[in-house]
Amino acid sequence: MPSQPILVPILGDQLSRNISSIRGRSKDDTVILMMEVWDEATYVKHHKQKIALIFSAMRHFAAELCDAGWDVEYVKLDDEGNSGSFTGELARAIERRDPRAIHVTEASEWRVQQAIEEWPDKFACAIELLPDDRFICSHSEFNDWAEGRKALTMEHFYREMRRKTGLLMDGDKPEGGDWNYDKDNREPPKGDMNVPPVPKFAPDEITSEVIALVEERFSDHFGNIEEFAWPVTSAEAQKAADAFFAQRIEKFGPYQDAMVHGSDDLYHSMLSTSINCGLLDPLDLCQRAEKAYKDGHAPINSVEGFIRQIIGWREYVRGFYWLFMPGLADANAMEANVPLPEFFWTGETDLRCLADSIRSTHNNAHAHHIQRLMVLGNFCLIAGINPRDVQDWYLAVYADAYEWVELPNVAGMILYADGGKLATKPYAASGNYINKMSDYCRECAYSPSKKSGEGACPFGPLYWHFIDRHRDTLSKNHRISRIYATWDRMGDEKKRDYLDHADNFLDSLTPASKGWAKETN
Ligand code: FAD
Ligand code: DLZ
Ligand code: SF4
Repeated sequence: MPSQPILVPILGDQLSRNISSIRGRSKDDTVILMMEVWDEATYVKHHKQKIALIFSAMRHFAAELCDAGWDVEYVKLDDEGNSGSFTGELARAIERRDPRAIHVTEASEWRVQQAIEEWPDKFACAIELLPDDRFICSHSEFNDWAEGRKALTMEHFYREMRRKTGLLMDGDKPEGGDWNYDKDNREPPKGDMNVPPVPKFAPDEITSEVIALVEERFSDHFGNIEEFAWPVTSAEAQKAADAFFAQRIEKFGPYQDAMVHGSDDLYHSMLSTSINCGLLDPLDLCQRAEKAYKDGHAPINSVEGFIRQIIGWREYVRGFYWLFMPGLADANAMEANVPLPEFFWTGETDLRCLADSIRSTHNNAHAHHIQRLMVLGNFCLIAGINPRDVQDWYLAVYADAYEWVELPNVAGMILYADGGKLATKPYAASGNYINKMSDYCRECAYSPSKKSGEGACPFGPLYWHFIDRHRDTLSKNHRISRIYATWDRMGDEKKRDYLDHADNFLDSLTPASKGWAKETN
């Protein structure tokens, strides 16, 4: 090793041999630095499984790099002298290795990128910042697309990404004739769904050691760790992907919006944790999905739906995040100020749809998209929960959560806190939607068909309360304004019933103590 190597910090969501900071580098001239740091483990109090996932995946990745002949400096959380921050650990590594330059792939999150951008002022050696080209759309490409548009419609962006990648394209036309097959993807659950199980990965020695560390050092964080079964290496993540493409993609589309009590995965891929930390390549997954369609293993609506989530939504929210940060984190266009209820952390609620979604979140560090959107998210929207609390909760509780993907989904997609930059109207719904798309209501203490009084589903009154209190803004939005005709046709007594019911329900909520999401001292 030459006396002044290149130092390459690899962050916990950059666990890919193809990451831009390592790709093309020579092993003889490179020191890779990986750091378990207290700041990252606690900027929100992540679910125990998320910390275990990241630390275990980092340790496995470091071991693979060492086996392949790379010089890796790995700092464990409890190593003596660990400063607790990326910048502190970089300073110590510079002391030890005297590098001639630092090569680092840009951070996915604003908070970390701000720290990296201060490095040139703090350290004498040259710093080279590289783009994260695991994303299909670069920052400048997204900004160019957004420039001058009245509305940042995801569907339009998605078509650009289809053209760019050539996925599901027949020349310059969309495969099958349509760009989007969402209309075929709204089947409610039926009978015994017989869903093939998602592969579980039993903890090996490295993971077991990390689980013990998490139990000891993060015992007051939310979540169950006993059930930890996430893929922690790229080989395991590939096995999880193989199982999805062999057994579940066929029905991914039709049942994408379905919810079944106690069934936590349905036909979803469960691959987001692996994609987001670098174990799987998003474009590769889309190519595999396309192949499943071309080979006749999966219908177009399933394959197009899956590809749209990745090259459409995933790329779009990343571009959106960087375009609107840092303001997005403080947005509160709906002036929502109700504190997050305690039951989001304890799961103790008799609203069965919420209880089941929170149970899955607690046990698995995961809830599927429609639970996040139409149960938990819709509740937060219509109850008027303040965006800061909701953001902290979503960021803390999911193993796939990073601010770049969580925040646009929370502030834009579910809360309309951005004032309509992401969604053209709030996704507000009464209990009828949940009743149609799930089996939750059948055994719930409440009934969605009962409109008021004891036993009425609280989503109904909360929905009308939301509509009523946002009349000034929403009556001007042509996508939702028609609902005011229905509201106005209701007699005063009925309206009062709804509003009183919602007020009583909101008054009955116990606010969460602050210590759940963030350290309070
Ligand atoms: P599948 O249903 O199998 O979908 C395939 C892939 O598409 C996912 O793995 C994911 O990479 C991508 N995808 C799907 N929907 C979205 C979306 N709306 N935004 C970005 N990517 C998407 N996803 C995260 O990865 N991290 C988060 O922190 C996160 N927070 C969310 C918060 C809210 C309020 C909502 C409504 C959605 C959030 N999502 C988040 C998106 C989505 O719910 C998850 O990606 C999905 O549930 C992960 O499970 P899966 O891999 O089985 O997804
Ligand atoms: C999520 C996470 C956690 C819990 N811990 C670490 C860590 O100790 N070291 C690390 O490199 N990364 C960690 N991560 C992932 C980072 O938060 C993620 O890479 C950055 O937020 C990206 O901006
Ligand atoms: Fe949820 Fe209402 Fe259905 Fe109960 S009745 S499960 S609270 S939507």
